[in-house]
Amino acid sequence: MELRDRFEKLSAKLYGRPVRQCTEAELFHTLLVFTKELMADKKQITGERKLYYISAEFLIGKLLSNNLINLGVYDEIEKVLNESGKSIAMLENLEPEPSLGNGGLGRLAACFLDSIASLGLNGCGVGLLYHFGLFKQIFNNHLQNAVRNEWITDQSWLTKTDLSFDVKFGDRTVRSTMYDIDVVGYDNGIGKLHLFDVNSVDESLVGNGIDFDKNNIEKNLTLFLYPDDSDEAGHLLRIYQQYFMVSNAARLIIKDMKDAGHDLHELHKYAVVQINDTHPTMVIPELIRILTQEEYFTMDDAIEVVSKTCAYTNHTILAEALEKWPMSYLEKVVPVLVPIIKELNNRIRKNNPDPVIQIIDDENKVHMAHIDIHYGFSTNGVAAIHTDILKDSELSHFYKLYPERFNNKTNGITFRRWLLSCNHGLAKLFDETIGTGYRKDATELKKLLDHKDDQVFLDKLDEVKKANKQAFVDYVRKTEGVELDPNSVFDVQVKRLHEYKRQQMNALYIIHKYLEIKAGKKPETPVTCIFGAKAAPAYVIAKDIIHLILVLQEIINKDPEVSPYLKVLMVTNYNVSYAEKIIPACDISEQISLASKEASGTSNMKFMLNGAITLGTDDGANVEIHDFVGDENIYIFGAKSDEVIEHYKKADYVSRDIYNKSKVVKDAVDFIVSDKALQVGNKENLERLYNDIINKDWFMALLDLEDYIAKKDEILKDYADREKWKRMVVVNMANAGFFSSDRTIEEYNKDIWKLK
Ligand code: TH1
Repeated sequence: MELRDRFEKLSAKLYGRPVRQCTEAELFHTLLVFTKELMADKKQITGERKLYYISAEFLIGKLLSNNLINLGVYDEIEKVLNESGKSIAMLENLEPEPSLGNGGLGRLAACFLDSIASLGLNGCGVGLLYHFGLFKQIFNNHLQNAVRNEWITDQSWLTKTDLSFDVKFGDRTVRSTMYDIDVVGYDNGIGKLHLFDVNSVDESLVGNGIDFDKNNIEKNLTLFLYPDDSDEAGHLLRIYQQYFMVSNAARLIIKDMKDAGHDLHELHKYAVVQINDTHPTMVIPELIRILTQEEYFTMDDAIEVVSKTCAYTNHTILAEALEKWPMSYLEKVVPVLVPIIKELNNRIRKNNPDPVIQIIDDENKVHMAHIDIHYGFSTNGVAAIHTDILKDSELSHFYKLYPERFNNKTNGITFRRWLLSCNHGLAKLFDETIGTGYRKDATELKKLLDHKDDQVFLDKLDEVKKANKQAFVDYVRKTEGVELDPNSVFDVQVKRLHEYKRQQMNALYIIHKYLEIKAGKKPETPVTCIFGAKAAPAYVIAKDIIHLILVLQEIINKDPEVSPYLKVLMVTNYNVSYAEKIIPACDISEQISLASKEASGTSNMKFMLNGAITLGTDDGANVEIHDFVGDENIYIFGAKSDEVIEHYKKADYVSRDIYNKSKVVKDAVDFIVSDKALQVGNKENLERLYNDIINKDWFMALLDLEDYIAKKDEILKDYADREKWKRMVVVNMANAGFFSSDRTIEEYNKDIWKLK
């Protein structure tokens, strides 16, 4: 039967009406059911050996359009809907976005699931079903407020399975249920994301905001992702969540092995576990516990087989993100793991007493990453420079012990979501220009280089960007009530709010420009500075930086002298869906982290693919983007990572010295507590931020500020040279192929997973 007829038949069956007469809500539901039916026709991916990708986050985004694209029917469905006077975009708006992640780490896991299924590899994701996920952000009086985000509805992609386990904590036992989300491979079979929930969860525990009783574990365990962890109850809750996740994962793995008739002594032959950052680390002692206590393994055998099964990915060198749990917390939450962890520690200590490599330190804290490195067969970083830093400084003592275990896997993004789905205009232009081969082999984008001087192509490219910018302007008018100029340069910084990412440095640039314009120096090219960022609710300075940006937005956009040349917008509740609208509309991609601190970054790759030029530091994957496109097609500034690492070693960075020496820096920083700013903003927030910058500035925003201002003025000047700019854009898009997550996953598979 033709797709159209099948779809009509379904709407008649569900609602007794033809597509033309259905309401939007009815059509959304019809399309959801229809898509699920198409998915049910696809084969489940299987194989002898299986990957379990365990992660506390899977930031999957909306699924409807993506699934239709991966099923290969998006265009046809669009046509069917259009012919009945409906649009697919309108239905997309009705789908709630699952908010099962914070940022890059969770989005990476989602891109990986897409690539794993698209390459036909036998792998699944294992995580938690957070009912409210990450909070929803709203702004009141220029301040961030966090409210709960309800994303689970009756009409969702979740399927309840009948798999259920008991999870025993020190002080209670809870029962779990596994829910599945199907992952559609592009022109391939179906993979699975398994999300565990606790049966006794109680949504009514949460009031208006995101506050709830942290001690009521049975009811709160799967309510939120990374609940406020500023106090002890918050830390304990995270350990409960982590153990709940890995205990279920371990049970699932053992069950799969037994169902397949495998001998658990050969676990490593049939299963491989990828530990995504340290949040799932307890899977190692948990598997060892089950094998020794329930399967009669000797400790030696259990440790050997588990070590050959588990591999670890490190995503950060930031000290505060490296998990170290006090032993007393583990004794309370997971006493059954404590003797195992002690045994693992003793075996290391006996051989090598060097304090820096111990699992349990002299303050009786358990270093989770150390468990992974000692008792896993692979440790990888997520970009070349990051892996080098792990080897040479952060984990150098481990690297000396186990050089063969360390490897790099530069991150990647799925081009299905980050091109085909979010930028139809550009994908269509690529199809016309170089054929559709790039959809399966992203390196074919190289062919675009043949069109670098093709004026017709360059003009079409410009038209696509213009249309995307206009669409974004229209969306922002509707949703934020802000009017933007589509002819201005769109300069974008979207990512979690963190001092090391240096949104505050970007804000200081904006202040500098504002002061220049006020002094009569009008820029040639009007610029719109766009931000999107959530701050962890307990991260005070991060919330102050949001406050500053919102205050600048108010002052600048309302100043008729300034706003024709400069505008600021901080979008509300930045998430995957928003990213899909912003990234195709962007001209300048801000990747300005303090060198050495951003392990990889992945939005840098999305922007490059969608025709934006990077303004960034030599950090994370920017370094590799720089290598690919060459000096002429990227704008790099600021201190290099070895210089930064030296400053930290010598503890010789004094931001106040820079503030005192440079008038440009001083004027920008002083504005934060000027009368003008204080008229709009809060004294408490602005003064705290001001004091932090001149007295601490832990991530050295002032160190790079002048260099940043100069580079940004240079890139803005170059934007006016339209022909030069368009060529830079082509070189960037043509070199984006390497950053496909298909390449990343092929590397993981070749070096670590070894699935067929
Ligand atoms: C991010 C890194 O900061 C980023 O550079 C990288 O591209 C991304 O992971 C994917 O590799 C991280 N996110 C988190 C989140 C938590 C803890 C550590 C990291 S590292 C909660």
